Formats: sequence, C-alpha cells, structure tokens
Amino acid sequence: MQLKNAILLLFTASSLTLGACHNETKTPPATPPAETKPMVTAPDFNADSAYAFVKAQIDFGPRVPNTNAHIACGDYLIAKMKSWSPNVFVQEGVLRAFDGTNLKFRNIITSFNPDAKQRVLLFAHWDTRPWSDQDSIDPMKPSLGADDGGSGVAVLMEIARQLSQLKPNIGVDLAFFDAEDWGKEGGGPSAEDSYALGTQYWAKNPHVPGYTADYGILLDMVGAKDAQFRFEGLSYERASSVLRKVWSQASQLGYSNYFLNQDGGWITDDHVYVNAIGIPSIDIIHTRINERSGFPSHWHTHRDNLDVIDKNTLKAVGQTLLHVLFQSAV
Ligand code: AHN
Ligand code: ZN
Repeated sequence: MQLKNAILLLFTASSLTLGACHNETKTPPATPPAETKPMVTAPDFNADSAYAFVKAQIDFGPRVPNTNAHIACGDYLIAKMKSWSPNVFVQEGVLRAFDGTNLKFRNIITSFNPDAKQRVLLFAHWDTRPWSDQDSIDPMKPSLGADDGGSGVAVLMEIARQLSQLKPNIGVDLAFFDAEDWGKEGGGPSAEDSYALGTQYWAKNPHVPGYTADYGILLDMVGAKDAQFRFEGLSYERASSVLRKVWSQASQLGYSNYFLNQDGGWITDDHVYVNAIGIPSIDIIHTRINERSGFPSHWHTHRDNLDVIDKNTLKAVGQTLLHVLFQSAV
C-alpha cells in the first residue's frame, strides 16, 4: 500500500513537470540549433473517423463466431487493414469454447515498420458475445457490441489509418483478436481461461516466430460516454511503467476525467495471455465501481449499441495512444 502511494506520488509529480514542457514545444524557433533533435508531433486522432469505424462494424450486426456477420466483418477488417499496411497477418482455425462449441476464428494482425526492433503491440477483440446475459430481456440473444468489441477495434483502425500516412520510427503491431467473449459467466474455476481464446492461441502461435514487443496495450470498452479507466490489477503488477506512461500522457492532454488514478480491481482479459509470454501489457477497460458487475451498465446487455458511443471518449483514448506512440518514436 505504501509502495503504491509512493509510486502514485512520483507519477503525479512527473506528469506535472512534463505537462509544463509540453506547451513550450508547440511553436519551435524558426531556426532551431543544429544539435536539436527534430520534434516528433503526434497526428490528430480523428474521432469522426473512429466513430464511423464503430458504425461500420455495428452495421454487420453482432459479430458472433460461426455467423455470416462475423465472416463478413472479418473480411471487412482485413480489407481495411490491407489498405493501410502491406503487412497483414491472418491466423485462422477452430477453437473449442467452454460449452463445447467449435468456434471458427480469425486473428488479424497488422504491422507497421515490421523490421524495427523497438515495438509496441496494441490489441482489442473484434468478436462479440453470443448472449446478453446481463440483460433481463432476451438474455440469450446477442447484443451489437458497439462498445464491447466495436470501440477498441475502431480506435485501432483510426490509428492504422494515421500510421499509414505518418510513419513513426518505432514498430507498431495492431492485433484484432477473435473469440474473446464466448466465455463462461460468473467466474470460478470452470470459467478460468474460457475467455480470450483467440489471444491464447496467438500467445502459443505468434504471427511471427519468436515475436516480442517492448510493451502491450489492450483496449476493451473504450467508447462509451463518460467512460472511466482505472489501474487494473495485473496491469499494475506487471506493467506499472506502461500504466504510468499512458496515464501521464492522458493527463497532459487534459483527459484525467477518463483516466482516473484509482484502483480498478483484477480483470481476466486478453492482456493476461500477452503478459504470460513476457510482454508487459496493460488493459484500458471501462470499469464502474457502483455497478455490481464492476462494468458499465450496458455491458453484456442489448443497450450496448451505437447510442452509448461518444466521440469524445474515442478521441481521449485515441489521441493519448497516438501521443504515446509518437513519443516513444523520438
Ligand atoms: C470477464 O468477464 C471474466 N472478463 C471480462 C472480459 C471481457 C468480456 N471484456 C469484455 N467482455
Ligand atoms: Zn464482453
């Protein structure tokens, strides 16, 4: 507890210092001294574009494995990513869900600057849950997964579009993992490892043999109005420097109303399996402390549709990530 507080204090102090520097760099002198490093400016994250990418996924309907909508949306995502990078890897196969269903899956991984040694992995799941089991109405029917599935992928698509135009010096890999959300509700030993099947497959069979990255960032439910992101337990334990980097960047950009300096509890999610292969990874996930589930009230309900999506949230997350990527590139 004491250690945590110390780290928190340190991080607040450093973000204030960096914040002061940030504004001064906006207008460089007309003739910078020769020894000055060129400034790397992050591009503007376009939230209208990201919103359109949420809607495009939603328009296919729920992206539940073994459905036509899932196939069609997968094809769409592959085509879009290929339009922005020549390095798109598609892994496909069949995975056995906890209930015995065989899920046809595709993991879609897009690389920028594939030969760079310094790499960052950004990831999200693109499938949606086959049930709306947190809803009292029609719990056996799927929801549209606008936030849960759609939002993370949309933010990464907009980042891909930006990276295709303005290349950073570092390598960036964007992974859309499949078969995340066909997991057992309620936790317990039988729910263990029932989520994130696509990521578990990738961790055992990386798209490039021996693949590694300096760190990873998972986006999960990053599109709802007034979203709140907290320090998730495993992220704090395994990748506290990444949490610090991201939260401090968000704070410099004025997004501290989304990125809270609070404990967020432990969440089983795709980042568990990426951490397990030695890539320190955080989970940017919307949590709600006043909800019994710990997640926003639309989570796993039919209310997870386009109505909950807010461009301001997409902007806060996307702009923060672009700054993190372009700062790492200096
Ligand atoms: C569990 O529900 C065990 N983990 C949250 C993973 C998840 C599902 N994220 C979005 N949907
Ligand atoms: Zn879910």
